[in-house]
Amino acid sequence: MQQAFNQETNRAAEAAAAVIERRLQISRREFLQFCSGVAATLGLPAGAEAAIAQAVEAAKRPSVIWLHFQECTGCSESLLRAEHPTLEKLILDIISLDYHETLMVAAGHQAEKSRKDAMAANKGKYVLVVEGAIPTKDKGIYCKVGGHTAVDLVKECAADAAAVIAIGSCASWGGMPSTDPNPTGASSVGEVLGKPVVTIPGCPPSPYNFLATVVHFLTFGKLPATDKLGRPLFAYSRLIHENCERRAHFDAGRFAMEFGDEGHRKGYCLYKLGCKGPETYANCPTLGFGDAGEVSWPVGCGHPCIGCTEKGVGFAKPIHAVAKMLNVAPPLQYARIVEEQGRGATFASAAALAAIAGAAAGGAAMLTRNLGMSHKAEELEKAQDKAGKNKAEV
Ligand code: FSX
Ligand code: SF4
Ligand code: F3S
Repeated sequence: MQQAFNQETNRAAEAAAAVIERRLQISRREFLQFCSGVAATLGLPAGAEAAIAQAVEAAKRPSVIWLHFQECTGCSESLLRAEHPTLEKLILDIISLDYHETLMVAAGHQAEKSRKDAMAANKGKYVLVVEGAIPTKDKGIYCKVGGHTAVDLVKECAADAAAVIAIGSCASWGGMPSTDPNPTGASSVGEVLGKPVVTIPGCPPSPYNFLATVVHFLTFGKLPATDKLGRPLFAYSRLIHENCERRAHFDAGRFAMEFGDEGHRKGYCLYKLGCKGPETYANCPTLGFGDAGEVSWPVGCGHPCIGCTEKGVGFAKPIHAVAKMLNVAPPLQYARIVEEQGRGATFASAAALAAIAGAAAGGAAMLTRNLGMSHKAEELEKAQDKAGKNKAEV
């Protein structure tokens, strides 16, 4: 029966891929890879790529109104990378980008008209995407488009939107423009609208997190589940430190102490250079960033994470200040000690909990010890070990 189901879903996905192949002139293989990638990003079970393929092929493209305020346009840049025509084609096929100030051909009154027309034609159905923070000081005069303040524009456009997505850290929580002393009163979309919205923070955010959010909306007719900051759980439920490829070095106390020193060249942990991975929630280490391959994320390239997705960390804490350790959970690659099943505490689960608490306390002790070490300390320890061994042999 499972086999028949698999054959049926494969057939459906193949049929959808054939349509896309003709429509976008990209290969079926590329399209199916894209659907599997989005399904994996969303953490959906095997077979979900067929539902995604069908939704992308059949769905009426949702009208998207994209507003720009205080920002650098890096969010749009990362999404529409010229080096990756497949991604760009797919995005423009999945959504109908009816208003986007930096991409649209129209200007002036024509541009204003296309925004109004798209909003009227798709009333209650369009998706509003906001890029950039919104200045609220002095009646919002520090950012105006077409004579309207950003505050007025976002309120006007959100009123009849089916969903509001704040893309990038600026729109999600203020980002760089809100850095102290925040002279323009740069605020988030949620603060200005006075209600929670879906946020995709990052400066810029991973394009796949945005794309997967839109595909979720198309496939299931609703936005994905989020945390209390509006961040989709599929992307922002784990600390970077939990999935980092340098985590083994952290656990062993091997740290880069300066850019270019031996520890840095050996790929050691960047904690002592100010890496904010231990207090930043995002899927950068598992997803990579952009399309250049697995090392294409800050830590993979040898730069500490600056916590760009995290309010109160990115653009708030000094870059070289060491991160706050939020927990001492083992990395996700390690086998779990206990699986959570059912409800209520049994004797066994209480015992397991006690064991975990003990392990955490032990972990904290190791952590304290290791954080005091560096590459030099490690070398010294090795030398002492060797000296001790030699002595014992004499
Ligand atoms: Fe820039 Fe977007 Fe940073 Fe902000 O990304 S990459 S300043 S999050 O709004 O354009
Ligand atoms: Fe990776 Fe940074 Fe954690 Fe080190 S501190 S393991 S570099 S996330
Ligand atoms: Fe930003 Fe850190 Fe990821 S700086 S891109 S959250 S690794």
